[in-house]
Amino acid sequence: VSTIHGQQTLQEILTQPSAWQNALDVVTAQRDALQSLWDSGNRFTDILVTGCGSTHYLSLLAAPLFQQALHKRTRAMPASDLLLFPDLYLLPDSAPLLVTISRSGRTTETIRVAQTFKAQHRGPILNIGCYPDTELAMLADLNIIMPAGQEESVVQTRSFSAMTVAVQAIAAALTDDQQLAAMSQLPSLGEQLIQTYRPLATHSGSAAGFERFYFLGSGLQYGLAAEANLKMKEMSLSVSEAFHFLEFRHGPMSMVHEQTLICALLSEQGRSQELAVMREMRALGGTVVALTDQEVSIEDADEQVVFHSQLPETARAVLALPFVQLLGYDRAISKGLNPDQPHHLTAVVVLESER
Ligand code: F1P
Repeated sequence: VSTIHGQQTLQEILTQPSAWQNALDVVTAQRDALQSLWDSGNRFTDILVTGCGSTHYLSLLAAPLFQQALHKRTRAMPASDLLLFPDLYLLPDSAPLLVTISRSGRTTETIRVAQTFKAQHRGPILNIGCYPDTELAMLADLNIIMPAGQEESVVQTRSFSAMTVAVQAIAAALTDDQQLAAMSQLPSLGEQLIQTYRPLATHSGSAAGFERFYFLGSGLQYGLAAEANLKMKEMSLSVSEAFHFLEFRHGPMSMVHEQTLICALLSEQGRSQELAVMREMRALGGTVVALTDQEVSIEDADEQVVFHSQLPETARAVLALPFVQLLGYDRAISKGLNPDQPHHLTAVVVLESER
């Protein structure tokens, strides 16, 4: 019997909408605690959002979202940068809110950042993750933990999407009750998208003709493009890169050829400019898959994943994740790789001195 690789990872991808529901339930249950953390700190000078790898990419979505929703200057940076170069991010008199994002709560860099932040009495820590009672959770003033996001596989899939829903639900819980209520549609929308577009992911992922993959996203979509890119690397060991949409013209598009697949994560405000880039890349021989809430015309994309959510970008980021996770998964399977055991990787990066 041929053992089909990656069953663990596939199951975690396919069951992720239940983890999205868990995220909505957890944030709703913690609304008062979030509100009092936020109210208590109106002396916050700014907000810092940090994580590592996938959770750093989620911070690239969280930071602009929080800045726009909460009207506080917000920056994202990898935990290793905040640890090694604090003066690049913290002014002597700054008293920021630190938001840590970590599936495991055991990543050394993120823990060290939280320890240093606490020691310097900088301000409160809000931690978002999937495992309770971790060293990081102990350091935080408030934890948003999604047990349903827990997973066996090294590569973040269900966990990442649960934390993505939590990030957008936190912003909604603090600013817009209607938006938080509207997010209740996400799990069923996710189930439908997985059913509808699983064949397209398999078709695009296993097409032999592709050897380069690019993920384009601007504004709130850039962090997702970076995460989609990491899935493709971690699972299928493919040459792939993520760019801000219009940045792609400023050099990187020189790489586009007939064996190039471009995943276009469309924004609302940048849509018409982004469609122009897609048309140009198709003219260069690239194949374009659009991920969009409303249909695009066939001149603009070879294929498209259409969410039809009617939700704003600030509430629906998670809808792009099943497809890009399945794309990486199917590419790995088509290459005879096992996504359950990604090359060189471990589920948590624990540094020497902590072993
Ligand atoms: C972070 C991380 C992931 C990476 C891989 C290993 O862990 O480095 O970003 O993609 O899954 O773990 P965590 O702090 O989010 O647990």
